[in-house]
Amino acid sequence: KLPFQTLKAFSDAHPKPSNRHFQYGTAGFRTLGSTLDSVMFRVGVLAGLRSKRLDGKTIGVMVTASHNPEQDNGVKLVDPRGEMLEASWEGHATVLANAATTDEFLTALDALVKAVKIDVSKPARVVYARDTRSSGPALVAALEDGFKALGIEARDAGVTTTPILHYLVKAINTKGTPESYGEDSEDGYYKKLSGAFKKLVAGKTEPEPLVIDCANGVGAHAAAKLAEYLGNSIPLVLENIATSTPGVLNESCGADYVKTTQRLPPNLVDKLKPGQRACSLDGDADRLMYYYLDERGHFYMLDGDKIAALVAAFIVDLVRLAGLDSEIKVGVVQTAYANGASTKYLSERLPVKCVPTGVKHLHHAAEHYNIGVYFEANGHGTVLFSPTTQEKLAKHEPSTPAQSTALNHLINLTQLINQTVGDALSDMLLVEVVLTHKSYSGVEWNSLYADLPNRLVKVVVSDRNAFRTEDAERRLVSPHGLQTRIDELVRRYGGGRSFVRPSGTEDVVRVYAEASVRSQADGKDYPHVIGTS
Ligand code: 16G
Ligand code: ZN
Repeated sequence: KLPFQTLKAFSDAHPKPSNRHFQYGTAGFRTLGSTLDSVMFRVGVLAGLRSKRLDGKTIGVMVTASHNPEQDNGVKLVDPRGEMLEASWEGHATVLANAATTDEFLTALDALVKAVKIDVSKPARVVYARDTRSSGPALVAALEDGFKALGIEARDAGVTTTPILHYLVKAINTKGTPESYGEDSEDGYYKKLSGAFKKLVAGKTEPEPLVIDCANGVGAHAAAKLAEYLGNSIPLVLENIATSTPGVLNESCGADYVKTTQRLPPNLVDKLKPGQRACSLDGDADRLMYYYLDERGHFYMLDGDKIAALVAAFIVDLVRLAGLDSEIKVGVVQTAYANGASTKYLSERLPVKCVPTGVKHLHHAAEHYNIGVYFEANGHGTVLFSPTTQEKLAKHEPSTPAQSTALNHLINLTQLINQTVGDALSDMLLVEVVLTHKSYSGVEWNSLYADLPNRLVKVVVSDRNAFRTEDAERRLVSPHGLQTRIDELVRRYGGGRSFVRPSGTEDVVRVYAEASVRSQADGKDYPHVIGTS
């Protein structure tokens, strides 16, 4: 039933490199852009099958390698509600990507169609986009060959951010229904966010200009357009916007650089006034890091944990002020990387759950709350309002003007926040709303709690698969005996905590340690312990 002749002709033009193994991991396929031609073609076909399986609903395809080096690229699929691809299909993607020849690829397609019962006569629809990487256009052409080979109705969303692509997928699939997520265009996205932002800050003092480090990536385009829609409701100063200069994407700038080096992008040093708020996006604008310099030029970083603390406390207050605290429960989801001080701060105020690293784990856990706030320390996160909570907000009749104001703020937050996935620009506006409402500068925000000093290092080991974890990656079950030795070390330090986990994106294990004193968190013992076991 599949158009095997056409598929074969196209597939022959996109042979798989024989010496490569591809894996659909936490962030889709991601590796050196120059090796991804066959993967793109096959993902194009797979996206079509996924759509057919879901009765012609639109599937998203994003071509990006996010914060990774410029020569890397990648691709991931987005399910109809704007969420990450369902986990069971990650395996199908990996199988298709690794078929050695066209014949094997066609056999694997046939097997997939039978295994998951795809009615191939159903329509297939996709929407796709890419970031600013120079390898993008050729990879998108390979992807489009996949669409043509299966006769897929494909809509090109051009060069845009990952969260905007997620927004479009949801907007397209809810168009004309009572659950409509907004106009299914980039302008629709800017309108929705800026409109909600303006309502939320109406009557408040205009904030000081905010500096945005766009990582020389696609976030620069989106931030510039968003700024037009925001007008003078918030002055934005865009930096690192050289999207067509080779070699500068994510280079000494961007959210990942700031988080991992705990430093200001060097080229912003002379651009920030003491106390001025600034933030960094990553290469596809789904991660956000805030920071400021004090009078002496000392750098203070406000990461995903600080954003979670700020936002969760604000939402809890609004729910109480709206008189809904007995009906709407707010909860937070974090990972093992969350600073212990943030977990303590949040746990004293609301339920906190810890899950394994990776957005899909956080997102799904957050769906179990009426309002679920999730952020990774690295700056990826969002807030989810359950469908019943959104209905409750729409129907609730406030009994005082104060309740009515809080209720309207909550409703506007559901519009401001990109609930499909972490979105640096939407999160940035959310942070700005809270800072404005609380009249906080970075200093007050930072003082919600004091970060425990911490270190994160990567260690190359002969086999990272030997490292298996439990308890949301906070404890090792193998190699045998290693966890006991970590426990012994941790006990020596006040407020000490440490864990070791295999990376899902690199061939290394990561070692995290925190303690109440910097010198103790820095303890040199860990890599040594791992290296010798
Ligand atoms: C990916 C994940 C991110 C996670 C990171 C961990 C998504 C979309 N992205 O970038 O959430 O923090 O991997 O990388 O899920 P690691 O396993 O190499 O430490
Ligand atoms: Zn990213």
